[in-house]
Amino acid sequence: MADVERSLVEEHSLDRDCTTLSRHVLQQLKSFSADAQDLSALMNRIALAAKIISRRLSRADLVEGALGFTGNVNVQGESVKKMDAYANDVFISVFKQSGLVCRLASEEMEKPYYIPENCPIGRYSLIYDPIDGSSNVDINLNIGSIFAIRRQQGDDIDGEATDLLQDGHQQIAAGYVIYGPSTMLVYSIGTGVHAFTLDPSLGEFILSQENMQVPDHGPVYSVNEGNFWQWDESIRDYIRYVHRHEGYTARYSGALVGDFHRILCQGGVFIYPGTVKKPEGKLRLLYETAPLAFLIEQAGGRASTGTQNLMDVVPEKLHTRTPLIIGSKEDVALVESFIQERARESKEAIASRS
Ligand code: AFP
Repeated sequence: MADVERSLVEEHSLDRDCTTLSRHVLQQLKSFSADAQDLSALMNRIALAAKIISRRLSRADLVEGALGFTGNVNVQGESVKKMDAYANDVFISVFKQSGLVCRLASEEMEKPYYIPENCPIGRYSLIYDPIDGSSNVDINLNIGSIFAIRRQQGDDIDGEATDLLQDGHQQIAAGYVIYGPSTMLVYSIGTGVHAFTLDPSLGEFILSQENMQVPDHGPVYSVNEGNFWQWDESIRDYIRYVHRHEGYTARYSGALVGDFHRILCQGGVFIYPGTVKKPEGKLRLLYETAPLAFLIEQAGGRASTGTQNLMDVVPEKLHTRTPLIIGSKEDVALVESFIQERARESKEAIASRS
């Protein structure tokens, strides 16, 4: 076969059948109802936000004012990066005129952003972490955006968004975007987990992996071991266990989305436990842990706080944090077994003293 012919055949065989995100949502729901159309449109808007953020990130070092800090501190007490503020605003501007959402709640904003009355107001809430892993932004390493969609319940007349203070089962969709060597959008609407890769030449997210399943066990444990002496003894027990047994390897990128994506693809466990100073850990329930818990369950894995199924946790406030143990079923269960063992021992010690 001539070289030109061969390369044409290869090129053709590498092409996907070009399933776009909006088509995929409708296929998954097997419906053209108003709800299905809304969900498809919502995902399409999230994809648009992802493309805009991805475009800025891909040239960030060349664009004046794209990198570094704004000088402000967010509701979490963290210094805000310019990219955090930019990405937060991108989601707002993409959804403001869409008629799909009534409000957007983000890790970066103390209170949700309500769609103004002069704009069409929708029935859904978008909950998101615009840039996850912002310490990676200025050094050109992978970062992400995390999102969840919930249907508004009640009128929210007092503007406190208390209907968002419900467990993870109330999410009707969740996902993340990973800005890495390629930009990928991974989502679930409760019918499995599916990945789309951004083809920059088309400006479209194209289906690249359907029905992703996390292996029941994997070699990776992903945790910031710099906090070793800040943890509860049970987490140290687990780390000592993996140090002493063959077949484990550590990976930690400083961006939850990147570490989660590795585990989703290859198995293992990501842990962000509570520390002495912050027993509830660092990660936010509504914007980070609940959306990823929704995804991992859809992929056949598990998410836990160590003592409770993550999806069952009801937040006290919009910015509630939870410890997170997430990934392959068997690996999550192993971490939990160390927590249970220490809890049992301390119960027995208390009982023997009384
Ligand atoms: P930022 O987006 O504020 O940088 O936080 C990222 C993150 O919430 C999560 O993506 C990482 O897994 C985790 O923090 C890293 O935190 P440590 O630096 O404490 O390990």
